[in-house]
Amino acid sequence: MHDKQIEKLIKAEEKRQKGVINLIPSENYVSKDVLTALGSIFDNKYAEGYPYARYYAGQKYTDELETLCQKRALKLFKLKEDLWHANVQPLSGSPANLAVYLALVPKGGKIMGLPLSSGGHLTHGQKVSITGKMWEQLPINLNPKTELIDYEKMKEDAIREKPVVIVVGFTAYPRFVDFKKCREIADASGAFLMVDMSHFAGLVAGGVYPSPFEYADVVTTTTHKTLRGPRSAIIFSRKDKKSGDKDISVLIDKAVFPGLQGGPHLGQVAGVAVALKEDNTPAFKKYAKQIVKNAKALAGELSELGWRIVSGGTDSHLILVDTWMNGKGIPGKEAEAKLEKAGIICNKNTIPGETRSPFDPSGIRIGTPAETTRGKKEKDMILIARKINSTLRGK
Ligand code: DSN
Repeated sequence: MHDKQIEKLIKAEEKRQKGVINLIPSENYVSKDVLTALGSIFDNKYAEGYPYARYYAGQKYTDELETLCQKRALKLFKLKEDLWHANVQPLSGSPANLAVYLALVPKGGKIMGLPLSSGGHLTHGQKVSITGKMWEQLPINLNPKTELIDYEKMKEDAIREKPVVIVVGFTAYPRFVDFKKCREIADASGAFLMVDMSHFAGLVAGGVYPSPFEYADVVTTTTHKTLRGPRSAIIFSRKDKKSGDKDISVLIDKAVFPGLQGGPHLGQVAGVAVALKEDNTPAFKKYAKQIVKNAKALAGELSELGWRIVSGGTDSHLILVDTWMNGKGIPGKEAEAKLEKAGIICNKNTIPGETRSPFDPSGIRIGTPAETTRGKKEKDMILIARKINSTLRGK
């Protein structure tokens, strides 16, 4: 590289990444092929519009690329092309979710979703996000005892408040979501059911997390978490669903472009296409299985060592550890800092019924996708759990 300053930073970050145990459940390590496609000359091209309907000339290969990426997305999740549409242009998860609401929810309408403190995402209608300013969030509550979604209460609230969209998905909810029940609630309240599977999409692809496609009208996902692609997002929508007299997939396409974005980032689209092909292999299925086995082993050992695991365990790739334990342990912020010093990277996180603040919450969030990519197995997780324990207890 000619730019030595940037080259130095890239090398330093590479060294940092290689030198730590990465337990951030939303991060992963992409293949060289993904990086090559991401950094390819497709990045030079403007392609406003959609395949075969662009606003600039010179689209022979971009049209082919975007169409191939869409086909691979549908194929990975075994979706029929006549029933589902995939928009591969959203730049990341937040704009993808925003585009869906822009398409379907009138200004001031209600979005029902998990609040941050219950494991949801900012874009599920949180007040500090544009999604909570343009629309009103109706919270999905957890049962305080089980720390699981309270579907009965969710149904009651939805029928009474009539959200336009019910969004289910999470950044810090370690368990399976019952999509069938969510569908019933959406039908009972007249809402669209949207699933944000950003965190667990790779597990769905690998057959180790329930697929939302049988029940949802719209499914969004980022591509850089368990799917192990570049940073980007996909919106899947049912072609047979309407909002008023308009097809929702048409409305969503319009919301992405020209509603929210200009030209797609075609390097990203190329990288996503490569990742989606990698995800559709027996090796990836094995990887997805191992992610969950590793998470269960990590949660089990931490629990044995006396740490409270939110909801008592995990069904997925992520674990929420209550490090504070009502004053008997240490706050999440301190835990995160101590672990970083010891070479373990995670993030502080609120826990259900949080009594502290989001800046200094009661827990940490850990997960296994990145370390599983590096070949770690259950026995390694036991050692990592022990290191976490000794670091946090200062032993
Ligand atoms: N920041 C992502 C996560 O870590 O879960 C969600 O946007």
